[in-house]
Amino acid sequence: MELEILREEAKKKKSRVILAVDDPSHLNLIERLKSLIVGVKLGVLPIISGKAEEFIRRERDLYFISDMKTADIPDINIKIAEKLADMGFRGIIFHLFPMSLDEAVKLLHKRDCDAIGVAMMSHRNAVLFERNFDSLVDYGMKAGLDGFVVGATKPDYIRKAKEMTKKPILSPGVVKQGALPGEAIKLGADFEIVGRAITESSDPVSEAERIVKRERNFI
Ligand code: BMP
Repeated sequence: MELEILREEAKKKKSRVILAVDDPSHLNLIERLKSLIVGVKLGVLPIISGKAEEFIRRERDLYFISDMKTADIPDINIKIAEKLADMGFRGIIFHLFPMSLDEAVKLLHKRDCDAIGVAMMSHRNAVLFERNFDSLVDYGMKAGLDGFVVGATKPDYIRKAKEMTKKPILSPGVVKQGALPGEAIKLGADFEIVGRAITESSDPVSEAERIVKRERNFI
């Protein structure tokens, strides 16, 4: 599916922002931000808060991504994927290093969901990702992934991931982790994942507008 719904939404809204919600108390911001964002990525805490399904149901037009960064054996990945699809998530993020995703990807595709793999993390100490980047991406391609997460703070890897995969690239690390809004898009990423810069701002809507405006220079 290659995140087709997200790509359509991005064209319509002229935005490439996926809102990262990691604190359940920020779920309420989604409503106010929905015209500026193309999707919402929920972290572990909002997912286990028991409130996620209510927000997914309420905001039917938004594409929700689960970010539990699942890294389990094949049988358990399948069970987790099934449950997250039941909850209404349309994109599920997995770690690639266990090389255990083939069956979960097939199941998600049957459920019209996208499978997304972490190819390069945004923090400075992600050296094991640097050493194994090609293998992670190769495995993700073989498993039939629809998209890859590559830190916005790692410009060379964004270019390389796009070249190697031609798949949608989702880049976290914007503003709070040092990347400028739009920078990842300029390098070939398709979406920028933005969390605290917006959710912890005293004026989340204005901050989202500022980020989207900067992105528009590169789309
Ligand atoms: P923030 O914009 O507040 O830094 O949030 C970034 C989001 O992207 C968080 O939800 C984090 O879990 C996620 N993320 C990341 O920052 N770097 C990665 O390499 C992979 C991630 O999923």
